[in-house]
Amino acid sequence: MGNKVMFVRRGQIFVLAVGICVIAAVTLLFQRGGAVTADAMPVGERTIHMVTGEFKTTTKEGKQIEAYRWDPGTVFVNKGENVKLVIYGVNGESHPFVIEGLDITGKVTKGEETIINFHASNEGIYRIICLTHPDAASSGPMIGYIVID
Ligand SMILES: [Cu+2]
Repeated sequence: MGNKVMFVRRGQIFVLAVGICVIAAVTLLFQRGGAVTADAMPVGERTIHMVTGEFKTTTKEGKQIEAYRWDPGTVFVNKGENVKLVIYGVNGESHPFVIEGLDITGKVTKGEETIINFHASNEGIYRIICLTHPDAASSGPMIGYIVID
């Protein structure tokens, strides 16, 4: 009799344990499903405008000095977004450029818009570097930063 009671209790514990496992598994699956749904949700397109700018002045000695810049120098996008980067050439005749890590090359010409479309697949900081003005010695540094977060 006592054994039988024990057996029933063990059975109940077993049923309870199985029930908890099933609930945990269903919860996990549901959460995972939710995450997948979130990732699969359509992400918007982000349009960002930049210009090519120039700092220019004359020193007391009458020497003209200048430096070219991307402006704004840093732009932010969310991971997963489709980005449309529109760069308007204001100062400087032309700025051939590369965007490191994104395999993008192009050129910005005065008075024209250069449009760059890319998908922000991976988080990171990607530099847009003008090949004519990459450092201080070449009237730069004309380096901008695209932050994917
Ligand atoms: Cu340049």
